[in-house]
Amino acid sequence: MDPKPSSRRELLLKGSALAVGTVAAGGAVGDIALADTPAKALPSFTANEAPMVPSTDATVAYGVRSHYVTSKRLQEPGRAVPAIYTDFGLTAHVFTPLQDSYGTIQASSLHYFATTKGSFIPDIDPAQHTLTIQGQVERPRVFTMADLKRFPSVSRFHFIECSANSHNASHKNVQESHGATSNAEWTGVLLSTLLKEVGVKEKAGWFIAEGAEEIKGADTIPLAKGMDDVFVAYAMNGEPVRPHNGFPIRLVVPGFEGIFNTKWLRRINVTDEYQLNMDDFGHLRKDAVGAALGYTWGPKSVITFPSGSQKLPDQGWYEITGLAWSGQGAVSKVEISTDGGKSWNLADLKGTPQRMAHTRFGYMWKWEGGEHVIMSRTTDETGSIQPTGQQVAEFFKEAYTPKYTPPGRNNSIMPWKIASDGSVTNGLA
Ligand SMILES: Nc1nc2c(c(=O)[nH]1)N[C@H]1C(S)=C(S)[C@@H](COP(=O)(O)O)O[C@H]1N2
Ligand SMILES: [Mo]
Repeated sequence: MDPKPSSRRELLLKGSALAVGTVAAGGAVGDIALADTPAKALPSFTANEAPMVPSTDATVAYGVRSHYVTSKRLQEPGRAVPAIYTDFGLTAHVFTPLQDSYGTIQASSLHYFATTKGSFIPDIDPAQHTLTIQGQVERPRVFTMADLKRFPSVSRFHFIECSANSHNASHKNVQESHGATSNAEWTGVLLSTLLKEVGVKEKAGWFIAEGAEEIKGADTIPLAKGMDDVFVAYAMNGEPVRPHNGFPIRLVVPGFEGIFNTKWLRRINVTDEYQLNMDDFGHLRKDAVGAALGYTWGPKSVITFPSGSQKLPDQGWYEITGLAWSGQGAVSKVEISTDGGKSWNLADLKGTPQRMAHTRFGYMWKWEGGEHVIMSRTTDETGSIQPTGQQVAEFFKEAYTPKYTPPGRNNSIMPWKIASDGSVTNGLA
């Protein structure tokens, strides 16, 4: 049964009834009873005697979150932190706490980050930093940060997702299974604007973006993508890009695997031929066709509530919510199953889905106890539908087990299991 839209009115009715205290605990209006918990007596309000948040330079000048809010990024499960580098290791994959996220933007302080191509987070002085564009161009040029900011800017919402974001039966929660993707509002200058400045030669077909710290190799990207929607970002969520995410400039390559979004960008070399790519596992892809297969994320989604390690406190109504995205364009539809994929219901999309960006979805569901396997499935604007793990394995002609990790980007459906006591665990386990 789809509880929308009449139930929405009932929810509102129920809410206002509760506010004036006329509905008995557990009472129902229509077929929806949100109040499965006892109604509380109305408090009496006096002058605020709560302890105060100290107004120091630290809390006022830049701001702090409440000390009651403690969610944090975590090192990828199963990876040891090499002692040599205290900032999460030589190759860092640091996952964002998606289980605590709201809306579509990750706070910059919680945006996942990955260093695969280098070994440290460079501390770059923006006044000294430049971007060089050279190679198959008419007028090679060195741009300062000030130069870049004189061009017309774009501000766009995009997700970045590492190929290490590959869920399997071993993950306890959504941070471990899906925490290597985040969504932010990025501001910068289109690469096409800069390429027009330098004049691309006719035989050019590719470009290679290089970060300041890179020791393991850059990536070759088709020039057509560079002329389309790639941009050089200097800001993230309304302030300069953070050091871990590429300060002072990074490339944003919408929809492509994370590794192409070169951080600490210092050089773009326009070439007439494909050179090579490295993936997150250190493999070099020497041929252009193989590389092309590795570029774009397909449609993907995950339920963030209720998800692994969480617990439904009581029977009753809940909003099943999560994130959906696609590297191929905007999300057009998200469906939810509460019976292990036998039947599917349309979820609400919150706001207007942006292209190659996370979209929040929600679906009101009454848990009446019992065991359930819940899952979400995205369709994007190209008509691609998020596959099951089984389908991904078939595509790669490999055997499927719940521990299966595909050779490419894993965009398969993620099941969560709700036990009869309300506790939630990995549905692949
Ligand atoms: N220069 C440079 N750029 C880089 C990397 C790197 O190690 N060095 N890591 C890449 C990888 S593997 C990913 S998944 C994304 C992660 O972007 P984020 O750290 O902002 O989340 O950055 C990419 N850009
Ligand atoms: Mo990555």
